[in-house]
Amino acid sequence: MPQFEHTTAQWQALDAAHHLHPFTDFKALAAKGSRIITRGDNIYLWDSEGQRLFDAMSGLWCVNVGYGQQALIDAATEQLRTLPFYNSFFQTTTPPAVALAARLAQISPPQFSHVFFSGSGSEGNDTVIRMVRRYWDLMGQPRRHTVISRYNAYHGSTMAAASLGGMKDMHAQGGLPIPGIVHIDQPYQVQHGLPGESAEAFGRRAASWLEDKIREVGPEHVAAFIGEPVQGAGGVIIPPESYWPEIQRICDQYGILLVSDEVICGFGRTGHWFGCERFGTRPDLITFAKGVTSGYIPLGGVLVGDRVARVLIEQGGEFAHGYTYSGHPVACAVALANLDLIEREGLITRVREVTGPRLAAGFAALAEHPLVGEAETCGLMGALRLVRRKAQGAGPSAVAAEAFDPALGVGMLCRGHCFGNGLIMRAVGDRMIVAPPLVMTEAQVDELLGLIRHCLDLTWTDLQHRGWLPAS
Ligand code: PXG
Repeated sequence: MPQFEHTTAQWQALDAAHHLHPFTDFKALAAKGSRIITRGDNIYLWDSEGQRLFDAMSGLWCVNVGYGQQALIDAATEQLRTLPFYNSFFQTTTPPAVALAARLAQISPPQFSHVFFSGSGSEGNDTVIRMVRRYWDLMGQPRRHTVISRYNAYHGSTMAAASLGGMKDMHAQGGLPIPGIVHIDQPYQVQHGLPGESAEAFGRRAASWLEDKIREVGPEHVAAFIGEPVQGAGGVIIPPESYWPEIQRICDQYGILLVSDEVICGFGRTGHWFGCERFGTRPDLITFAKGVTSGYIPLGGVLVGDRVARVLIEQGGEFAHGYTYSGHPVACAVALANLDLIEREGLITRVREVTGPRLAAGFAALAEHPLVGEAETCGLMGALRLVRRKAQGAGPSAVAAEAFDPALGVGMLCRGHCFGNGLIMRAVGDRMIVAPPLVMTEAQVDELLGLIRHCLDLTWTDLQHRGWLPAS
């Protein structure tokens, strides 16, 4: 297409002149120039200079079936031809929206029969807040409006979703959080663990912070608790196995709704359709987006459990909430084709039984690297923590790993080596994270592990030259 035929320099100049990117220091990027991604196939991307990149982040945690899947392209094309848009307001809807709602009810845990569609994960979480407050109003407990979330959680970037999220730098811009949202600490043992504490004990202690917060706010004010099964954007924080069952117990004890934000964990990422199935919770609401269409087209929403749906439907009246693109027919048609593909190719079983365990074994080997403090995976998500000095010994005399000074930006330095060597791996502080497409083969898992090791070696040499590593 002629309008896309420019040199890299021309794209960069146009980009700097006209395009404000999300979560970006505009001035710094304009000075440096963006990287222009022009094409994708399977798990690889190409930039405007022709460099091939291994996309170990699935776009932005979403391209789960990889690039170039003809079935999704055909589904979109056909639906665009038949009916590119109609809404689900005013007592109308479209076949793809209905079919997808029924399909989601079929693949989700048994308590879910209904879905409310949005255009994104952020909008889905705005819907969550509106819906849980509406639920408690209808239940005759209108004071139950507070939602408890966690620091370092990411739930999106609208005013409400960013408030639910626990990113303090986001709160600092725009006077957030909005009223009625409070936070507890995340279950990250590196940050909050006590010396000698087992993971199991830490998980239970981290869950107890929810109970403390409920008591502080007053149970009669608390509507819901929301959490990602594994915190994605926060750095792939995988909670101890004891954490979620204890959270479930506390929610049950106080009658509080449990919301599982599955925007990243949903649709196979953890080796199950939903992360709540991996961690053994029974949420009342599930937020989804990203993987539902493998990112080919925007779509999000909320799965509404029977406890909430029954009240909204039977006692309801109008729920005054919705989006132009709720149930967009093209997005829903693509989602159906995507779910078909996930099922047909057995991708979730493959993650659980083949590629996930292979990635886990490879990460366990990478944990021996001199730069790596801990390495963890959950399905096809993984994190390596970069440390200045590894932990020594075990038991009471153990010496904890020594972190780098955050001001050095060692994660970003490592990320630079990855990009330079054809690997897209994210840095969240000192945590290097991956979430590769679920279609990857065993050979591609090995390719990824080899690339990561090479980039860690390059980072280690670089740090040594800078004099940022210990002398011995
Ligand atoms: N919930 C979770 C758990 C997410 O990861 C959202 C909600 C919001 O979805 P939308 O579709 O509104 O973006 C997300 C999005 C990162 C990164 O840096 C992660 C996300 C988005 C952008 C960047 O890892 N996750």
